[in-house]
Amino acid sequence: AKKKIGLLVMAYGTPRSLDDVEAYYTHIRHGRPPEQEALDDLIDRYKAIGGISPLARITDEQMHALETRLNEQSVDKEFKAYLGLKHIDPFIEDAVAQMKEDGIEEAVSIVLAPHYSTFSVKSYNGRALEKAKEIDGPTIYTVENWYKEPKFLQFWKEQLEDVYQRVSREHSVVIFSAHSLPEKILTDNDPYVDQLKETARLIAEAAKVQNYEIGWQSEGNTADKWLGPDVQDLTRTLYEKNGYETFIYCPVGFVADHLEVLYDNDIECKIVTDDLGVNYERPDMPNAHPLFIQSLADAITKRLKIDR
Ligand code: FEC
Repeated sequence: AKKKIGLLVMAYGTPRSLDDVEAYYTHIRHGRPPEQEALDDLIDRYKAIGGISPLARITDEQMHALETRLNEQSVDKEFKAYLGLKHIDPFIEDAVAQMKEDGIEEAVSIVLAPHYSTFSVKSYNGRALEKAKEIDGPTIYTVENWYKEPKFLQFWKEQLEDVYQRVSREHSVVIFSAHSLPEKILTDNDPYVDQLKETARLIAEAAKVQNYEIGWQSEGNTADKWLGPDVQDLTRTLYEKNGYETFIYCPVGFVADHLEVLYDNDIECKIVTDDLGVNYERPDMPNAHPLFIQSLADAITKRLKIDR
């Protein structure tokens, strides 16, 4: 029989309805309830993208597609997927407990975010490992990053090549971005910034991008100083400096259509490009695209070859 392997797929999570927003936001804020004004502001942003984020549906699709792909290609293992979310149920800990209940002894975990940071991948994997230790649960092999997976880079290369069918390379600029983080991560030798830069360089080379920049987006509502430049400010600066006709936003630190892309790029950046009278382009996100799913399957297959 094939060896059963738990496939722990971890993602950010999103409120299922507007009624869930307060609890979700409180969890993101480490248990501190948001001020009414901040809560209303967040609810308004969800309303602006159609009332609720498509993220929950897309995360499910990604997970099922990944499980299917891994099972199609494996001769000796049977993968069983478990969803573990950071900020809403089913939480990461629930998924680990469920694996144990199902008799899973070995598991591999992957976070649906390409770059490693203490704020993201480390905290997801840390929670999973801690829970496993606490309940004497499965051994979990963690994937720490997968931004250099060839098929992931190829996905974005192809997206850009599509855009360049319509848009001049010379008169456009690509803004590669990821979620901003408090600048204090830099003091811990966090690789996050370098990993985004490398992602941008590799995609730009592959797609023969003439002009590109790195930007940060979706920064939190806290007193910290956050990594910049912010993508909106960057758009203005680049326009003033170089007069580009088209701005192509590639939020490569994210993998799905969700609030941070549908609002922060498609509404907020678009306000700026409209104001400047230039074109806005935002290629489709990976979602459950076969190339993207294959890149995750490849990262997992490689990880399982190391320890097992
Ligand atoms: O519902 C949706 O469609 C949106 C989902 C969503 C994703 C996402 C990804 C990342 N975040 C990261 C870090 C932070 C830090 C703070 C923070 C705050 C928020 C808020 C919402 C939110 N994030 Fe998020 N993030 C998503 C949603 N995030 C809502 C709260 C309102 C706001 O500030 O805008 C600041 C927390 C604090 O106050 O201390 C830090 C990182 C990612 C990308 C990696 C990943 O997906 O895990 C990093 C999707």
